[in-house]
Amino acid sequence: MTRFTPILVGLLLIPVYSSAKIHNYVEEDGMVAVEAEHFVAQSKDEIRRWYITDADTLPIDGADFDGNHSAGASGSTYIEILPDNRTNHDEALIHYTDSETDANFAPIPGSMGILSYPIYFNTAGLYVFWARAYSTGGEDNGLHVGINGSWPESSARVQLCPGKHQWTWSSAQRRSHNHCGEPLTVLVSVPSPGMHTIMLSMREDGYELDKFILTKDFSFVPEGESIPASIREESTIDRGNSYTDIGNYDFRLASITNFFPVEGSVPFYVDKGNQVLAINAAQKEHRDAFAAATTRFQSKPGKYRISLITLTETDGESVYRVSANGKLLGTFTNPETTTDYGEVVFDCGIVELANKDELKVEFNAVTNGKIPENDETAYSRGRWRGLILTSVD
Ligand SMILES: [Ca+2]
Ligand SMILES: [Ca+2]
Ligand SMILES: [Ca+2]
Ligand SMILES: [Ca+2]
Repeated sequence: MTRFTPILVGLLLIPVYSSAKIHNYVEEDGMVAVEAEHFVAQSKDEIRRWYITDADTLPIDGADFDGNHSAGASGSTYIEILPDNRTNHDEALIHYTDSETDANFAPIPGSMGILSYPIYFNTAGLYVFWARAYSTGGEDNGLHVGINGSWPESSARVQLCPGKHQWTWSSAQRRSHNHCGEPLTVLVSVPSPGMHTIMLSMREDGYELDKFILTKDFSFVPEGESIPASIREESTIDRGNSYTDIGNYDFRLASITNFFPVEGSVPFYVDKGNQVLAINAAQKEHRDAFAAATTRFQSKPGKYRISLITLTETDGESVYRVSANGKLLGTFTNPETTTDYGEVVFDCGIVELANKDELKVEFNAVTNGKIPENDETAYSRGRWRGLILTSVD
């Protein structure tokens, strides 16, 4: 049963001309603090989706009943998973299943609203997880934590009980005999020094998260905004250009934040330096086959001219296919170049889009035989930066 039909108006679309920031998180001295709004990817978001919220964020009609809590949030920004249609104990609890289209509860970690946070860990071992969350009622207070695509029982069901109506830190795991849990019971094991992806997923819709901390110090208790975000360096895009050749457009769907993997296709990764999706062509099985990424259009329905932005690569002319709702709009091949990472704009034509329509981009890694590398030739990585949409209504 759906009580309302939320109209999600463009909140996930990056504002025109915003500069892309790159956050490189690193754990030092057994501690790392991460702004929740700095996730690099979101998946399983068809039913509920995390929205980045600050003071300027417009409310989504009928989706969020407890308002904007950016005042008091670290960085004045947080995330909330919406729509929230179970705001109190008397409203229906709808469990996630493969066929349920309006689930508001995900007891199994990793089933809805998955976020990824790549972090460089200097220190392996056991960490306690602290969440800074905001809850206004008896519900909207549960979250799951995972690492590298797995969802250990030790970090499931982060629960926030005391400290309602304010930003509050919790490290308590909900357990059957103690629903509020005890502090220091949400534990994440980091297997080795190096890059690992900390993952979050929804347990209850309407959950609001400002920041999280992983610490090896079990006597540490965060207060207020606590320690600053553990960002080693922050920079804007300095290679290639960013959509500069097209000055007049309405929406930009960035590949690295708006698009998510299609199961079964060739895997891809986020090339942070270039702010693009790319295929790791060092792995031979990833070459000469298409990776696929999709997004849902979430803005004003209407007619749009769609353009695909790719980057040139000297070692191969990658091929790109763009489709809307399964219909192929065009197949494009990058031009030969002597310069890496210059933007190329391909016109995909005019398309009528309704809310939640699917847009898909496929891309491949190929070699043109020109750049020797070891005893073979180098491959392109299918780099692309996003789609831009220009209203033609
Ligand atoms: Ca809210
Ligand atoms: Ca809820
Ligand atoms: Ca809420
Ligand atoms: Ca924050």
